[in-house]
Amino acid sequence: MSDTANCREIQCEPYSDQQPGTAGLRKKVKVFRQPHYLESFLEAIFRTVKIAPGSALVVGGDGRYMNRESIPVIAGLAAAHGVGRIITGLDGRLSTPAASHLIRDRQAAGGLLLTASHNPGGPDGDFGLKFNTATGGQAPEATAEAIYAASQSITSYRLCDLPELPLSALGEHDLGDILLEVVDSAAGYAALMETLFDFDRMADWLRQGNEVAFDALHAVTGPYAREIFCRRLGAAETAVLNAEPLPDFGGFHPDPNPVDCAHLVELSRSPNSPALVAASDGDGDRNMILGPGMMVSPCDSIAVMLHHADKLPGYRDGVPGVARSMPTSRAVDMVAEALGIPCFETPTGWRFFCNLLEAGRIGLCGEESFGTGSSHTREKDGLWAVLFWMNLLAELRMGLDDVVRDHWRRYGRHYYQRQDFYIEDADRARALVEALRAGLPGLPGRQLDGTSITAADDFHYRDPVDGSESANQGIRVELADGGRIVYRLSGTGTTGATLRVYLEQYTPADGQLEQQVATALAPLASRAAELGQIEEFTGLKAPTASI
Ligand code: VG1
Ligand code: CO
Repeated sequence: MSDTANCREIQCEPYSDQQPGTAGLRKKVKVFRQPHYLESFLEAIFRTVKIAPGSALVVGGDGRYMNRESIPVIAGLAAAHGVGRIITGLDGRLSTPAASHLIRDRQAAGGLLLTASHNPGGPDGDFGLKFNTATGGQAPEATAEAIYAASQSITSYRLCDLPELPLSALGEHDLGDILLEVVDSAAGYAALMETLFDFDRMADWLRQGNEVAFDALHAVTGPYAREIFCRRLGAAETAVLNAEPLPDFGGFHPDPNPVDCAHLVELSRSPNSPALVAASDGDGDRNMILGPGMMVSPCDSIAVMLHHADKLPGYRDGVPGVARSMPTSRAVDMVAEALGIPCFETPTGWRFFCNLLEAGRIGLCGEESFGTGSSHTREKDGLWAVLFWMNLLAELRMGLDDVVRDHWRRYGRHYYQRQDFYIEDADRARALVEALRAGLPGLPGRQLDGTSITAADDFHYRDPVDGSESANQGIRVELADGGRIVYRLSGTGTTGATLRVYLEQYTPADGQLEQQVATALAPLASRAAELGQIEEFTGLKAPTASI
């Protein structure tokens, strides 16, 4: 601990609700603004992870409300705990994948990422804080639990008073008890992308008249997208929509999915759709990929990427393996099998991919929730996915819809949809899952509206690298006709509970590949509602959103 005259101990009462979820601690802004709330959680982190004196910490966020004002608090506590240097982006902003890259690139001791991802921002919105380790990946479950345990007995914290932080001035600043370094993270991130993709070919593709439209939704990716698409690839300035980061995301819900980005679906269906239409989320780790008349399902996206990976510079030698989260469709499994490489199935949340990436067991990974990434960093990466698709279209000289249809004609199609049921009373949601869990032993063999259940379990994961175990990761039910239903509760919300029901139905390559998703999945959706007794437990007759 730093012991200069500027540092002091402050008394506080412990908070009991600082349990991190799928991706760090996420709460309403008004919860985070309670006296000593942020400080207590930071103190719990510093006491738990014990950062070596003098080391560097990467700190930055998605630009949402509370991002900028939290950084002086973090720097003050970091200084008091002996951290030597804070590395951040201009105005305290860093996209999640860029922060992960910066941690690795600068061999920092870890990072504090200020984000609630796709959750709305502003004074009535959400804020979040996530601790990433020196690998660049989110702290493992055991560390998150240890931080939570520590938070429950925090009765004081150490803080150094620092001068005002010049967050808008690039360069190194000596603050007395700690150094602050403000970097141009868009430039560093773009340089990383240049090592993975063929920028000349993409620039040619754009010069040939192909257009791209990328919507940053007034979140963190605007400056990165401008640097890459406009400055390095020569696209028109108009190619990046809503490029200015705003603390409330301009009122947008910065979630790249067909419901919250219906305007992009509409653009892709219009006669003058750009060849590639895309968006990312609040913190820049998710991606939505569209082209004329087609939205790529995230589950198909990772499968198509794997099939074509060796055509792109960064993946010429192929990848050693691939991984998907359990609820993600099994489209990618079929490609892995064809390539003769392993396909790992992990619980929801990117952190479960990190050990596999670190051990060199996988090179690509993805989640159904619009997340894809590779070994280049330890978080999912929205702009990386957009560039992957752009490079692929330029390389194959094909339209996006043809690339996807070709894939279905080769492997068959996994019709896929996630239904979200928002339930105000979280106890009811928990009771529904409990009832399913209790009924598991009786499910195999049970008839369900014209088909039967072949297998059912509560997903239990054993990490193949360190042997750590994660229980109760979601109820999965397999049906005789190739269908699969998964039920789990969201771990990123800040009020009530969200039940997620994941529906997947496989159709072989010689089957009907061109149905509407909702039509193809209608029978499965009603089976899922019946089996889960969704209306009985929640009163809801239909999902709040189907994505
Ligand atoms: C959701 C997604 C999950 C994703 C997580 C974080 O979690 O389902 O796939 O990893 O968000 O994404 P949950 O527990 O609500 O289902 V992000 O873009 O918030 O960092
Ligand atoms: Co995100």
